[in-house]
Amino acid sequence: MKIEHLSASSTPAEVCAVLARDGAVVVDGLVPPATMDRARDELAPWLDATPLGPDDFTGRRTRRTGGLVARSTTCRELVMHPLVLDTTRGLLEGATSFQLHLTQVIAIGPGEPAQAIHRDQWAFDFFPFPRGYEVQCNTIWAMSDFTAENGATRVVPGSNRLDDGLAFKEADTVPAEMTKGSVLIYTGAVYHGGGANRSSGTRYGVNITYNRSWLRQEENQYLAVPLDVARTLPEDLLRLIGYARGAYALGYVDDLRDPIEVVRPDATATGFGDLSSAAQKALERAREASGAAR
Ligand SMILES: O=C(O)CCC(=O)C(=O)O
Ligand SMILES: [Fe+2]
Repeated sequence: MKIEHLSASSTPAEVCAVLARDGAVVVDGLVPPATMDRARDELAPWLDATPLGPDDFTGRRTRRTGGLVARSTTCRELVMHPLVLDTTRGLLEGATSFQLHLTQVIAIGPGEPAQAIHRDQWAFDFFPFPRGYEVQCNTIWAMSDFTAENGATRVVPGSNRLDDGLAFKEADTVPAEMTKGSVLIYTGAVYHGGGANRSSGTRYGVNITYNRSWLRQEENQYLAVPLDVARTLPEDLLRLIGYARGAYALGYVDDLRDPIEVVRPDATATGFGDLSSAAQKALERAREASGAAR
């Protein structure tokens, strides 16, 4: 059992193929280490000010610093990385649209025990999504090298295809060891958890996740990104954080207005037309699938 590593020149289809099989993959050196150093410098004031976790799951020796779209221009580049976005689109097959789910530096301090092994999609009130229907695509970018000793994320490869509600121990898992600038991409259904940090240094990972836009976002982007900052963001990022309709009509404003019009009156409204055709295609796919099952 191991976590497959792909090169930075891999295609989204190659990444998706490993995700479908294993539920997790590392893309080595997707950005230069200097990019991660820059992100860390930009975030330094907030990293230092973040309190330790309030419970065992978040980690009592772990600091979780969010609001990364507002706080770090380099993290915006990570959020918008083309390989990650195209992989997400492929993994969340059939989704008319998807959105940013959360952004968080996870700094696991020395002495932190291993986090309980879990599925990230349990965040949705433990709803038992159908096997193979992924609702979120997750990334953890290494902002320091990830080693088995310092708390590299532990994964149960292939567990995306197993039953819900299973319990795993650390011995059932493998560490996602990777160098700074590499990224672990994993699905909502794969069992995993933060590793125990048995080293004397802190493990820094940038957790950026995306989900189908009919689900609620874990990090509230409307409040985490102040409106005056949101107004300055490029239109595609602004839509990704939530200023867009999800699926066909979710989240419209008053008279069927596109939410982006409210914060950026100059931005072109996509109109219901585009989404309407995407929703129509999704409906056809669903009809074909139910026909095939009959
Ligand atoms: O920090 C990590 O390596 C993983 C953390 C995690 O899985 C979580 O908090 O949901
Ligand atoms: Fe997790």
